Amino acid sequence: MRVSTRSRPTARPRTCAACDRTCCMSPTLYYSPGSCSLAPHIVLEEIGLPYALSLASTSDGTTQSPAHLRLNPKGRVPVLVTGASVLTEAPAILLHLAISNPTTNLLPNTADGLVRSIEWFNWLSGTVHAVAIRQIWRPASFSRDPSHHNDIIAVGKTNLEAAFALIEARMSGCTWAVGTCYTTVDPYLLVVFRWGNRVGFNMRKQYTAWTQHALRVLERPAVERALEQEGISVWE
Ligand SMILES: N[C@@H](CCC(=O)N[C@@H](CS)C(=O)NCC(=O)O)C(=O)O
Repeated sequence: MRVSTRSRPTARPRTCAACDRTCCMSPTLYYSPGSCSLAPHIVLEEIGLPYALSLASTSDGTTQSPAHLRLNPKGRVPVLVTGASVLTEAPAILLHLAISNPTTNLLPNTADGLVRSIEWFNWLSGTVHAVAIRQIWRPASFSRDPSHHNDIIAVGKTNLEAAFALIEARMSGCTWAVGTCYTTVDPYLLVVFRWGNRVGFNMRKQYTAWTQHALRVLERPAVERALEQEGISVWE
């Protein structure tokens, strides 16, 4: 499915990696509802320039289809295609969008702020997503033996609780994740907050400072639009 969310601008034609034809230079985000691609989707809405969404569902196997693997041999979303450029990895896409749209102020304006963003991104995409969340939702990635899967899921939940305790401590007394302004780390944290609810944690009760942060992020019209376009809620 290809959803054009805005009218396309007039731009210099190039050969496009998304459709293999000559087309304009608006970016296309390959996404799956509620996955980590939600963060770049929110940021594209924040930026407000034309872009397209292309559905590559993680639940029906589309991310492992030959067409998607040609685009991203890692078999994952998000993928951001801009003309001939194909960019993968949520943190790289988020930084790319913030750097290439400086007037949106989505990038911290100090060297320390930038380093702190990378600290968040590395830990959230590595320890939290690629280990704890994957242990819970994809235990078969860790063992071929189904009799091990319940134990892997249980370890994943313990890992996730430890990570969430750190996030709660970091967010206590903080309005935003980095410095004093909203940056691309904040919608990424919202994605992980939503996953907490879906894993079955009582996020409102257990993580009150993080919940206040999530509510602040949810106040942003760009966030509301992205959630509506993906047909999802943060709470379920
Ligand atoms: N390190 C990658 C991880 C991307 C990732 O695991 N994406 C998931 C959705 S949240 C996915 O595409 N899963 C499909 C699959 O495992 O088949 C990133 O940060 O972008």
